[in-house]
Amino acid sequence: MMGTVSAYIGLGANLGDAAHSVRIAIDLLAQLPQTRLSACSSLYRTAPIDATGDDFVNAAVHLETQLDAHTLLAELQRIEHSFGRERPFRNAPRTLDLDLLVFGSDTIRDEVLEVPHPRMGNRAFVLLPLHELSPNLEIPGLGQIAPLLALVGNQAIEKLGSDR
Ligand code: PH2
Ligand code: MG
Ligand code: MG
Repeated sequence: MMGTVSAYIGLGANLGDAAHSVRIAIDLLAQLPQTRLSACSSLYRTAPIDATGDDFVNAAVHLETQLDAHTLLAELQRIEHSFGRERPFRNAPRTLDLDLLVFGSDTIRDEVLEVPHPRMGNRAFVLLPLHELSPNLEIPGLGQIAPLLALVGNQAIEKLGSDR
């Protein structure tokens, strides 16, 4: 389809029923306007990285969207807000975090949006779900996932036993 971009979203939660929140959020992402959810990863339990609180539940989804990156970001923030997301301090425990990881081959660096996500290349909780979705994905500026994954093998991550 003309003007359709392949976008990847990272989901994370470590407050409340995190697995439930991530599953509901995936359903909401599937309902975004002008967007198709083409795949979602398994859910993973992960140890906090540069963050406090409980273990996280993380996942990633692949969207085909006709929204522009900033409109998609606004939709992600609207969904985070609907989960009661509060930001008392940086990387505080959260009911739901939705990060725009990759937006086609675009590199965007402005006041509100940084894509590819600036820290995704050294986080197993992003790279492993992404690799499950698209093992050959080329991340703009970073390249293939597999060599990046090899460098984060020390980060605790465990696939959750369920259908996603
Ligand atoms: N998100 C962060 C910081 N640290 N650690 C894990 N395991 N999972 C996350 O989603 C996460 C994190 C900032 O958004
Ligand atoms: Mg995040
Ligand atoms: Mg975020």
